[in-house]
Parts: sequence; C-alpha cells; structure tokens
Amino acid sequence: MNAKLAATPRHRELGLSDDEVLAMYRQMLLARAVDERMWLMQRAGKIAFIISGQGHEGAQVGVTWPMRRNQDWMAPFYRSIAATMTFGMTAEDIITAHLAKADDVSSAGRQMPGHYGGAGYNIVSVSSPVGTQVLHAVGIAMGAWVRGDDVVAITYFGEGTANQGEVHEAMNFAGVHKLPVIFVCENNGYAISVPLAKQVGGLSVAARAAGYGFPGVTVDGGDVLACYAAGREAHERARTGGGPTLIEARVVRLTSHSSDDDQRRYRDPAEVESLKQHDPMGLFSNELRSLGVLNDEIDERFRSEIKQEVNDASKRAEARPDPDPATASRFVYAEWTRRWSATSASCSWAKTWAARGASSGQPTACGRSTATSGCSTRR
Ligand SMILES: Cc1ncc(C[n+]2csc(CCOP(=O)(O)OP(=O)(O)O)c2C)c(N)n1
Ligand SMILES: [Mg+2]
Repeated sequence: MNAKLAATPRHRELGLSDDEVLAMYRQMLLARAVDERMWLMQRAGKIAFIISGQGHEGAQVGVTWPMRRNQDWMAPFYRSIAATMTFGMTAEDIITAHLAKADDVSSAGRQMPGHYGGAGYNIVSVSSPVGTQVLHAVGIAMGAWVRGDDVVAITYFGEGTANQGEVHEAMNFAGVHKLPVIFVCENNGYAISVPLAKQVGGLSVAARAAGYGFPGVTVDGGDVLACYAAGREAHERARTGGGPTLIEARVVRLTSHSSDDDQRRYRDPAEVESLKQHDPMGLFSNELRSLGVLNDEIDERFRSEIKQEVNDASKRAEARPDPDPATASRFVYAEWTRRWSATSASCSWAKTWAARGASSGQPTACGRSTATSGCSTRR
C-alpha cells in the first residue's frame, strides 16, 4: 500500500479541513451541553419534560453537515437537538422552546418540549405522533420537485417509528417518484422499553430500502465521519435527480427514553455502562487527538466557551416572558377563527370564546354555526 495514501487522515480524504472537523466536534459538544443543562432544568422543575439526544449527536451532526442551511428542509424528531442546531437553531432557541416561552421560535410555547421547528430555519415542527414527519419530508420533496426548486428534504426517526404505516407509505411514494429526500433512521436499539428484536423483523431498517427501489446504508453512528460520508453521498444523489436514500445509523441511547422513564427497570446495568464506550463524543475526540487535530488546549477552550454560551442562553431564555394564557388558541385555531367569524354566537362554547377573545384582543365571535355537527352544545 502506498504509505503516503495510507497516512492521509480520513477527514481530508473526504475533503474536510482540520477546522471543519473541529467545528463538527464543537457542534457536538454544544448540543451535549445544552442537553445536559436541560436535564438539570427539568430536575429543578423549570422544564416539564426532556427527551434527550445524548449518544445520537455523532450521527446527527455527521449526516446533517452536508445539508444547505436556508435552502434544504428538515423534518426532525424529538431527539434532534444536534441536528436542528447543525441546521441553525441556537442554544437559546432550544432552551426557550423547552421553557415554553412566548417568543419561542418553535411554537411560541404551544408545543411539548422536544418539538423543534422554525420556519426561519426551514425546520418543520415535530409532531407528537411518531412518523408523521417522514410524510412531511416527502411532501416537501414532492413540492420542490414539482416546482423545479433545488431543495433536498431530510427527515429523522427511530427504528421503532420505522414500523409505522406512514413511514412505509412515505418511502414507497418517494421511491416511485424518485424524490429528493433523505431518510435517517437513528437506530438506538430501543423503542422506549421494547428492544430491537421485538420491533424489527430482520433486524435491519436499511435493508427495507431495496423494496422501495432506492439505496439503504447502515453506518456506525459513533463514527462521525462515516455518517458525514453517508449524508454527503445521499445529498448528492438527491440533488442530482438520483432519488432518495435511507441511512440507518446505529447509535446508543445514553439516557432513559425521557425524563419520565427509568431504563434501569428494563436494561441490565452492565449494558447501560457499556454504552459509554460507544459515546460518539469520546470516539470523535480520540480520533481527532490521535491525528493531532485536537489537543487539551483546544478542547478546554471549546468547553469553556460552550459553558459560557449555555449559561448565557439559559439566563436569557429564563428571563423571557411566558405566553399570556388568554392567547392560548392563537396559532392553533387561527384558520378556525377566520372561517367561522362574525356569525351568531349561539352556543355556550361560543360565548366563552367571545369573552376570552374580548379580553385578549383576539377575533371575538366564535359564531360556530348551530348546524356544525362538531358543536357539542348544538341544540
Ligand atoms: C403514533 C405514536 N405511537 C406511539 C407513541 C408513543 N411513543 C413516543 S416515542 C416512542 C418510541 C419510539 O421509538 P423509536 O422510534 O425507536 O425512537 P427512539 O425514542 O428510540 O429514539 C413511542 C412508542 C407516539 N408518540 N406516537
Ligand atoms: Mg429507538
């Protein structure tokens, strides 16, 4: 083997500079620090619920890195802290959303924690029913294809979610029409407490892609550069008319499913302990250190900058105002208020609505027609 070629670091072979891989590593550190801070805030009673991305950061940052901010579109899932941050969301955006503050960019405090989004970032809001985001991404890709726009849609989901009917429908449709979409399955081996062997017949999600007529690849989610290479190839394929790709990244879930779960009830403590060896943070750090790209000085600088950034972001987010309860229906029922405005307020529900609207400056009359079959107070 050519000694010079063998010595070329992988990231340079992939066309990434030392600064770029350091930026990827820093992005992972930042996502982890935000995640850890939110656990503390949840334990302190400031955040209602947290669903963590710890262990998924390598796959998310690696695969998302080649995507074009403000051009491509993302339909994330609840663990997508690192992916959405790679796509532009800030530490403050993420924490503000979890605190459900009035000016939270994800939903102005209307959504559950972990439901990221932001039209300004080309990120579609997470929806609670798992798998719906996969349809959203395919719809975006279809729209781009019809308009002739240079847009790639990317969506993320777990291996348990891969078994939902709409995921099959979405992938089949994308395969039939060769749409510019990337499906990223972050396989962490569990759907809450249900292990992979009880969820996925054949144990591979990527293998299903053959049935939809596009490539499926399995990557080690602890190997950031392998994830980057898979994301870049998928992006190139989508962008140049080659259609979809399904990337299955094998990751570890370092935390319980959520702050409402305790994985010690269904996972062997030795198994949980062994996961740390597959933590993408340590693996990427070791790789970059062995190349001399990362050293103690850079690492400490990154960590101290990030600590400051997360402290500042939390302080600013906590100081933001809570939403006014009188505006609870705003953004949620906007279409409804337009459609049924200014007719007779003939039911008690409508009168309550009218009173609320009057106090909040919202459109006032419910005017819900007594002929509307869904009106519970219909006479
Ligand atoms: C349609 C639907 N069914 C069930 C749930 C409850 N639920 C939330 S997360 C989850 C597990 C999903 O597992 P997986 O797709 O592997 O993702 P992971 O949480 O492991 O990252 C379930 C069953 C839901 N939100 N929506
Ligand atoms: Mg899972």
